[in-house]
Amino acid sequence: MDRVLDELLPQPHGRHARVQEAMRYAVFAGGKRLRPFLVATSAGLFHVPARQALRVAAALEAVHTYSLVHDDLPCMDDDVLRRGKPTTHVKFDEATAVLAGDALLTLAFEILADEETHPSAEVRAGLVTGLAKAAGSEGMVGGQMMDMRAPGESHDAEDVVTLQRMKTGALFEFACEAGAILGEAGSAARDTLRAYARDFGLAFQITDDLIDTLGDAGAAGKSVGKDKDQGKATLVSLHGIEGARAEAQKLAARAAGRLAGFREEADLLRVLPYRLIDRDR
Ligand code: GRG
Repeated sequence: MDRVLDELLPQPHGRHARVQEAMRYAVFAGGKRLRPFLVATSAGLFHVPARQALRVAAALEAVHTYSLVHDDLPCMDDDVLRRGKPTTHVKFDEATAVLAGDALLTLAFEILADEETHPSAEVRAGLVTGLAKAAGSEGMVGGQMMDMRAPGESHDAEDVVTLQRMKTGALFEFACEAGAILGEAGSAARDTLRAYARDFGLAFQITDDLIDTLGDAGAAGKSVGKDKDQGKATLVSLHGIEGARAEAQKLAARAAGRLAGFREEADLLRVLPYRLIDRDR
């Protein structure tokens, strides 16, 4: 994945090199590459060539990284630590971090629209539309908006699930569906993978909230305890620690069960939710 990202990210050059250095700094700061893993694994179910899957995975990781760079800005979450390193605006400056995020977002669509990603224009258009919807105001950006308004506003469990499905779940849904789009699979397979990703995404988010509540910043590679400090409702604050753990277990099992129609080629996807609810970063 990192080889393909290195190839697709511009090499810093000219008088605008600083923004390209910041893009590379943010992308190569050492994320888990979870969304790329989901794209590659779901694409594997449909025997999609690895090169095509990795290009889509790189586009998605670029969007994910942009969201982290912007989320860390002083006007949003105001964070100094991400992926165990100083955040992009701390390492560079705020204007550069905004521009690096913008450039990562637009680069993603340049990658998807390129013929090298898939020979069929219809497939490329499907990928562009899918990622745009997942990242936009009905997806990640909309969820972030709800989250920005959260302090002082009361959110019940249903609101929290909606917020999280939009803010973090939408990119996971695209990650899993992207394999089926690339493989030109039918709507049943696409729906199955989206349903898997919905359960998976929520289990992932509950674990992220547990890490924020119980975790250690050193292991997590980011600041912890922020949700409580900001008075944000999460499924952990609403259901308690044990209740949230039980919910994550239930969702992981349901996600794995969604893949009953696939054979052993889906085993990695089946074990992944259990591994993720056991993580500390
Ligand atoms: C600024 C438009 C905009 C959106 C920001 C995703 C997001 C929306 C903010 C990130 C804040 C956050 C901590 C969300 C919780 C879940 C999450 C996305 C965690 C980070 O994802 P990982 O754990 O990160 O996959 P790595 O660094 O491993 O890639």
